[in-house]
Amino acid sequence: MRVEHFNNWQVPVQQYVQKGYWHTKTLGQELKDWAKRYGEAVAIVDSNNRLTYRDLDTAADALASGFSLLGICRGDRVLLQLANKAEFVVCIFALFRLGAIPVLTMPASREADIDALCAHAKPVAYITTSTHLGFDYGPMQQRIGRKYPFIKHLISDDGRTPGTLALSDIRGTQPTDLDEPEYQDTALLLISGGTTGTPKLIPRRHTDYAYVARATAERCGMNHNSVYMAVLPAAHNFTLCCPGILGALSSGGRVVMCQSTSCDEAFELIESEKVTHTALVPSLLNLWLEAREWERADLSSLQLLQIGGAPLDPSVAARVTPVLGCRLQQVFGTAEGLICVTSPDDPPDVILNTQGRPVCADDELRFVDANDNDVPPGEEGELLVRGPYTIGGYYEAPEANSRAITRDGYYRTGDIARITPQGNLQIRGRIKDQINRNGEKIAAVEVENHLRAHPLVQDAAVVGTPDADLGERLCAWIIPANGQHLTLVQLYGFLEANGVPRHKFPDQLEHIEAWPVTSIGKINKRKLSEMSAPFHS
Ligand code: J2J
Repeated sequence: MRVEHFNNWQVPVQQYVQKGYWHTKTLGQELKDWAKRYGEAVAIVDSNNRLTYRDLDTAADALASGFSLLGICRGDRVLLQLANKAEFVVCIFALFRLGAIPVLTMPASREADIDALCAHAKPVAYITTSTHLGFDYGPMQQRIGRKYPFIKHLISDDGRTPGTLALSDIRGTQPTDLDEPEYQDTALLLISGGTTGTPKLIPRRHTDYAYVARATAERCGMNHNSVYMAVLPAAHNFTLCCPGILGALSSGGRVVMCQSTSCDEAFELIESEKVTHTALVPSLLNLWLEAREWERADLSSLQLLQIGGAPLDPSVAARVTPVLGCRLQQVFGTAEGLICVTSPDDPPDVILNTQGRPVCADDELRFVDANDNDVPPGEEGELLVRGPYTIGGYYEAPEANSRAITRDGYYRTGDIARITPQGNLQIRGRIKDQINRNGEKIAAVEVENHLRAHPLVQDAAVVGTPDADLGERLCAWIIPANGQHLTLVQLYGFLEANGVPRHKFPDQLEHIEAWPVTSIGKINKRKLSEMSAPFHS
């Protein structure tokens, strides 16, 4: 079965192929090429493994035929919830080879997220681990498996969860007669931070994903001597493909998997593995800059630090090179496609104050007003985009697509931005109802729905408000039922019991008797956000 791409627009496939953006290869075939070219070079390092390109290729083949013997085939979705370990990379390539589609979810996701994802993606298998950073995944995996009969296989990467298949036992040897995927097929489904209460899945093609990896690796100056360290979750588009894991592999470089975001582990790995490239969100950068004051690891191998996912304060940006000794690259990225980056040789003013240029000359950017009319060049507007690697629609979501995609195939980012006279992007704000907490995108409505389910809550509105550590903190406003009082502790207990992941818990809880409203009677979230400022209450 092939997953069809929703599109309002005739994608100029031949043009993309002729211009060299799209190779007529799947990601599984790309790995074969890399293995031929870089064979004995080390591809992936984690705390237990050092896999060469040849090892990775062989392991992916063996696992692909094992999956195939289990009955997993082209077009099947497989939910993958793995930490930054070599198994993550082996699994995705095994699935790419089969044309089965990994649905990449974060280790931090909890039952409410996983449940909603399964209901939408209908995976045939759920692959996760036993425990990671103190959380026991087994019971959640079992409950999800019992709830959804279409999940035929529960698999654990370390074989320690009773009642699951161990990944290491899923190996085939005989060449299987595969219905092989094609280069334009959906390779993987990424999860959108979204603005709705239900998850939206982002289908990325083999060919466009491979293109982004190559193009961003080039803009980062990666080559076979590069060592990329994955600190943010591997399941995130930034870490996986911008250039991340796939960009390093397509350059013949080495990928080092860092299991936590703590400076202790990361700084030690930079020193021991001579890491040259890595990527962080701004809130983590702040911690790294602080830690550098007392942590004396040798970071001299680091050439380029990418920062993206949330606005970066220019004064913080200016500290990167003096404190960490490497160059800075600002990245504006979306899992839906468009990536803009500054170049290492841009003047400092561009690197500190802009998010750079799109990675492809054929990325078509528009900046529009509330009526979808183009604003004059250089003025602020909502950023719309289409091009060789931006989606034309979410997976099986006609309603969301009619809002998110224009009639002529542009994706609405929900970001307010402008282009400087030199052609660099500057993100100026956001119109989507989303909170960007620590670089994690949280749909306000999703948290509001969880809050409204509490018996002491009559109505709820969730807003983001500036926060020195988190970028934005999540502030929940409630109209309590019958004038009662709800404490944060009570709320946390409730959310935890309902399987809401920790990063979606409100940082602040405020009570109000009636909503401030806009001139057309909608809840005035801007006002609520202002009222959430520190010490207001
Ligand atoms: C302000 N807001 C930004 C930036 C993203 C690389 C880097 C990031 C992502 C990512 C990614 C921003 N300044 N520099 O996928 O490959 C906000 C915008 C955007 C949304 C996308 C990558 N960089 N943002 O963050 O899909 O609001 O991708 O629309 O998670 O993050 O979020 P996401």
